Amino acid sequence: MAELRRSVCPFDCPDACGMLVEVEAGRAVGVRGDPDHPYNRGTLCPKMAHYERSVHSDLRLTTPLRRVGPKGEGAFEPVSWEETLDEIAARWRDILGQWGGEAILPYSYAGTMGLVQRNAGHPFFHRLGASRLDRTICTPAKGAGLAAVLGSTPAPDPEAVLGADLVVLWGLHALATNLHGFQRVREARRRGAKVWAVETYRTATTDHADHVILVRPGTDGVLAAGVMHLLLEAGDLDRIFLDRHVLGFEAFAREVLPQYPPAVVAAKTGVDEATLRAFAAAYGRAENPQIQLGGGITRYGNGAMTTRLILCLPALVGAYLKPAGGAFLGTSTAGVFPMAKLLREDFQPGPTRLVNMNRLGEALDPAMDPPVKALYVYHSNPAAVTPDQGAVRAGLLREDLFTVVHERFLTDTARYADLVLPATSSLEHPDLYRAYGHYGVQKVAAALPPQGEARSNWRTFQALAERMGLEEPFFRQSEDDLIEALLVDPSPWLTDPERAALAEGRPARLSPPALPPPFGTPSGKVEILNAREPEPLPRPLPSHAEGDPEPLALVTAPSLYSLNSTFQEREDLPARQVAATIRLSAGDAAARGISSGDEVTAFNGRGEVRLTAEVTERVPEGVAVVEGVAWSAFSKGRATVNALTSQRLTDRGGGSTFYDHRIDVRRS
Ligand SMILES: Nc1nc2c(c(=O)[nH]1)N[C@H]1C(S)=C(S)[C@@H](COP(=O)(O)OP(=O)(O)OC[C@H]3O[C@@H](n4cnc5c(=O)[nH]c(N)nc54)[C@H](O)[C@@H]3O)O[C@H]1N2
Ligand SMILES: Nc1nc2c(c(=O)[nH]1)N[C@H]1C(S)=C(S)[C@@H](COP(=O)(O)OP(=O)(O)OC[C@H]3O[C@@H](n4cnc5c(=O)[nH]c(N)nc54)[C@H](O)[C@@H]3O)O[C@H]1N2
Ligand SMILES: [Mo]
Repeated sequence: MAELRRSVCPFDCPDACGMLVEVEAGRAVGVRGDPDHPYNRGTLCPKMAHYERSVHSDLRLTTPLRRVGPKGEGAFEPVSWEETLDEIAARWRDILGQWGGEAILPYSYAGTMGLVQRNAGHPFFHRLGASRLDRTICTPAKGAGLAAVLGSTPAPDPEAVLGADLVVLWGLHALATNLHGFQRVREARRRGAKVWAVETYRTATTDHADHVILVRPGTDGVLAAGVMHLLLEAGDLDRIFLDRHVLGFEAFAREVLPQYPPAVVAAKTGVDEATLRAFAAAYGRAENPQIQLGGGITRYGNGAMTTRLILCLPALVGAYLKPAGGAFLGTSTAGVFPMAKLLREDFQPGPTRLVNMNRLGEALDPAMDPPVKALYVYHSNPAAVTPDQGAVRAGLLREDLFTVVHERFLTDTARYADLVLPATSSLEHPDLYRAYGHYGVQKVAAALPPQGEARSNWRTFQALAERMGLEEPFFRQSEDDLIEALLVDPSPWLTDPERAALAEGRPARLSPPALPPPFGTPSGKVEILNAREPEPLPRPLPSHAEGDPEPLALVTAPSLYSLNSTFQEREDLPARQVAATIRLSAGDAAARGISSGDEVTAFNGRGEVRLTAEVTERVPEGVAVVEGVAWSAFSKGRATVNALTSQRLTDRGGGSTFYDHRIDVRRS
């Protein structure tokens, strides 16, 4: 008889679904959605429906490995943990002695979202005085744009959309990236709401929208300004809200909006005037509109500014104080747990160099002072997911770089390692999870023993701390001690019954504190005008790619069947085929003599990637789409999609610009 254990999906997704794991003789034989979980209510996405196949995959690493062939080739032999830890400690001691702490660089992101395992390396690397990593690969530009307009205003409840009469999915492939949020949008639609999607191509999400607006990549700021121009012209404004709760509308209306009449906007965005007018009219007349803003628009050189412009829309119609809350960009619950207890900034001997993770290629340049001599990668796959892959892999090939990778699988990055350490899956270690798409939190115990000799992130750092002679008692705590330390102070976000649920490992719900005055900005108002920004008034900026010479905009979007490079281990999902495909419009394909199924090369000044073409009417002319991030092992050539992306950053926040590139394509 299988026993049921509660768990949470550990992956980097807003949903943080509750799961029940069926365990038999130390193995997971199945998983299903936890019916008692208030957000996902018993359902899981297609990726997680058979998570046990990832956990017990034949490709799992079960022992430490030492490289026996050239870097990148994947030839390894098994070694013991003891030998491996000794070797790491000896190499690091040498490097520390000769080059100092900054010659060591940790690289991690979001292989697991559990608070303890995700942050397990911070105290250790702080203590060594290592270089620090600025973890900006995802959507810091969205955060910066949001902060500029709304400050720390709490997000609406994810259920608020149920009352909306108009929903705009703006740069959000919710069916893939926020499935359970999307269930609420579909419920709102059943109750009569009209759904508009603003996208660069037709996705499985846009198939569920009433209206689809296809915009030229990177021009959404112009689109938003054009809509506001029309709202102003039609007088579809909430004057009372603007007077009481908004800073800078008059200046914005006088200085910025007049420059964006429909003809200008249509020419720039590719959205025809009739569609633009219909969108503005529908938005202006809605009683209770909600914009759901995805990461799509923010991975551009103008990402923060575009976010600011879109967030001005609800201010013009007074939607922020209506029941649907005007805009939803995920929940922000960073203050809930006392993370300083875990991160231990105080262990740092002094300030050290900060390396932007999008510029790993540059950081691994041997000319850096001091050069990075040791790289320690955990729960991330930079050889695949990090932009400017050519530069990243050139760095990883350096013979004088000592690379250790802690992983569940022999990923592209692990192939370049000198030593590989086997990692537990989320079913094999405890943790505390906090969602970013809803207000759920949950404490999770291990459901299974570690597979093979796998160790969790925390246990690995504990062993490394011991080998490096770090004497702080902090490093001798167990994972459960760390979880309890986060839970000991009663958070004002938790009511007593929810605290009890959390302590027992049941799903618990946070209650965001109410903030008077309504907006968490210094002025207490929605700040269209923000004098603390380099551009006090929002006005559309060009994207980086506007200056690129190639003809096609490359959108490297999320896939339904993978999560960045995770799930490539799964043969039963179409993740590998999807990531090996480039979608082109009929016109662009014909102009290049390309048909569906042809082997093609996508290229620009940075790299070349071999892919299979799919010609489709779902992609407009001038756009090329690659969904998901492949592993080289399942690709035609070694280079994958990020060989085409660059180390250019967003306007604010130091973010990645994954969608802001141009390419050309030829038959291989
Ligand atoms: N299935 C699946 N789920 C995921 C992920 C995944 O890879 N796969 N990734 C996870 C991660 S790490 C994150 S950060 C989150 C969010 O993941 P994100 O990558 O932020 O995805 P979305 O927010 O859905 O937004 C992406 C959508 O924006 C569109 N887009 C691109 N450029 C533009 C533009 O210029 N204008 C407009 N209007 N649209 C544009 C793309 O076509 C795409 O459909 O999802 C998480 N969940
Ligand atoms: N072209 C393109 N590139 C992108 C994006 C895009 O849209 N387009 N999206 C970007 C975004 S939004 C993000 S957030 C980044 C994500 O970048 P990453 O966080 O690097 O994401 P993954 O590809 O999911 O790789 C995570 C790795 O962690 C491993 N792992 C899982 N659990 C554990 C654990 O407990 N311990 C250890 N040691 N390892 C574990 C998994 O096996 C997996 O290989 O990718 C970015 N890259
Ligand atoms: Mo992300």
